[in-house]
Amino acid sequence: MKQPPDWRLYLVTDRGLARGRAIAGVVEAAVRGGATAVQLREKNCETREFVELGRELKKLLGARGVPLIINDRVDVAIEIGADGVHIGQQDMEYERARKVLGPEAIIGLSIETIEQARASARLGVDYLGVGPVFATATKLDAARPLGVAGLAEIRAISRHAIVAIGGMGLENARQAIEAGADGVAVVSAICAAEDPERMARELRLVIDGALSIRLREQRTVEIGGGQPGLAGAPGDDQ
Ligand code: TZP
Ligand code: MG
Repeated sequence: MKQPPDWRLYLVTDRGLARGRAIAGVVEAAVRGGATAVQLREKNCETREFVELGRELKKLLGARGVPLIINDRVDVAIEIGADGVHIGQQDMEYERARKVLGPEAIIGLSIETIEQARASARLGVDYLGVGPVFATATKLDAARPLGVAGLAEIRAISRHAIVAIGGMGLENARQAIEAGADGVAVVSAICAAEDPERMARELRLVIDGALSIRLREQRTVEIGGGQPGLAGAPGDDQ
């Protein structure tokens, strides 16, 4: 059985935002800072260069045990031995991608609406990229932001791991985790950061902090027989 990846801090690349730096250097710095997964997503890149970039990242990330996911291109994922693909609603259908890539591959799916989240319940995807949660200038054709309430609604109806994407950064990562996301995916927050390693480290602090509070609260609810607030509240002597 394949191990579920750690989605806490998912870096999605965009070299156009990287201040002229090579994207591999940004990725390496982000991983040093604590990025747990990386998606190669370069919308303005010819296939040959995309494959070369993918190979470079696979080498770098494989050595560090960080999964590399390829955006859209199942053929490129196979060619470079990537860990999986991320597909959008208009890309190759999930079933076909699974057939081509096999049971061990990680397959992620973009979800922009509640309806899409409902429809994804029957699919054996490994995670959902849910967003945009907040407004973003990075993806010009992005749907209307779901907001934290939309993210929470999707969490409530979905059995899959959820990564929140779109306008995510230090100021709102905690909100996404509180709404039930398993991790946060960022493009500009890290790619455009002056110091990507430091940004990744700070994001991880926020995300890990919010996740540990959520886990503690879940445990408290379980011990309290499913009723929040019954067990473990300070000063509660019932
Ligand atoms: N999918 C939904 S929003 C988005 C993608 C790829 C872009 C997110 O970019 P940023 O810079 O983290 O807002
Ligand atoms: Mg796509």
